Amino acid sequence: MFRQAIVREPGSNFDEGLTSVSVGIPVLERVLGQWEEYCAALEDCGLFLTRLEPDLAHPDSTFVEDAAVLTEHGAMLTRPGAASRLGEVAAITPTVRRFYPEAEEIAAPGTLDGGDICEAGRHFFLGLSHRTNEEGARQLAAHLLKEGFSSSTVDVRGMTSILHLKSGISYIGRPEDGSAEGGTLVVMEEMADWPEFAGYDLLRVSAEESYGANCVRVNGRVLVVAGFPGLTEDLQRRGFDPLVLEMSEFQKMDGGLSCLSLRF
Ligand code: CIR
Repeated sequence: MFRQAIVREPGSNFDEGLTSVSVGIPVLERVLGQWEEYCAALEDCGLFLTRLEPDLAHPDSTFVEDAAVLTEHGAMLTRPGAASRLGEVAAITPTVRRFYPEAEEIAAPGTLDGGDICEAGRHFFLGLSHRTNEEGARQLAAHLLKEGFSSSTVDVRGMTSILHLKSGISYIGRPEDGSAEGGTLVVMEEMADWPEFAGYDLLRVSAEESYGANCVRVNGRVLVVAGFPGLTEDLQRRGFDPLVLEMSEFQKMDGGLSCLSLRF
């Protein structure tokens, strides 16, 4: 059960952030509209939001998920793998420490983006990507172990279609209990047969809908990106309650639903 979330309003220079896709330039008015709807959806799911001011020094800073990993027991401030995003951590630290005074920090030479970290009940998948390195994953694994969580790495460095592990997989638990062990893992087709995910109920996302694989379980609902009817229907058929959100402007900057908030 989540009660709170931290979000940061996109800045007027949002379009100056990093991106690897060429699906157009985000339109600020739409960015802000979609962000407001996202915030309203979290509130509808029962979360109290801490809304941070835009941070113009860091155009990607609305993707707050990358700057910290929060669990029910503790927090790890990250060390993002992209140089332009390193400063986002200092900017969000006072807010994270307000809720988690003992928050730890990933230390150099470790790098880690929260988008690579997928919680699946008492187990965490730690993505090794072009942003998260082995040392970053090792430090987080040690921290999680102290909190009673197991973890394993998943190497996505060979994949060109995704930025982070969670661009390709999401854990949504069971319809009646989002944190239940061995529940449903939403996985893009390209990764669905990977041995790492055996043992979960897999909901395979077709290649045409692969951007939809980044969905988010928030209490009784599953946030899902608009425009992917196959995925939305699959979720409903399995007893989940999808809450559909427009994400076109964030997709243009390689962002997904999960990266827009830190939920705890
Ligand atoms: C970046 O390339 O870092 C940002 N433009 C997008 C980050 C998206 N974060 C995420 O999926 N967790």
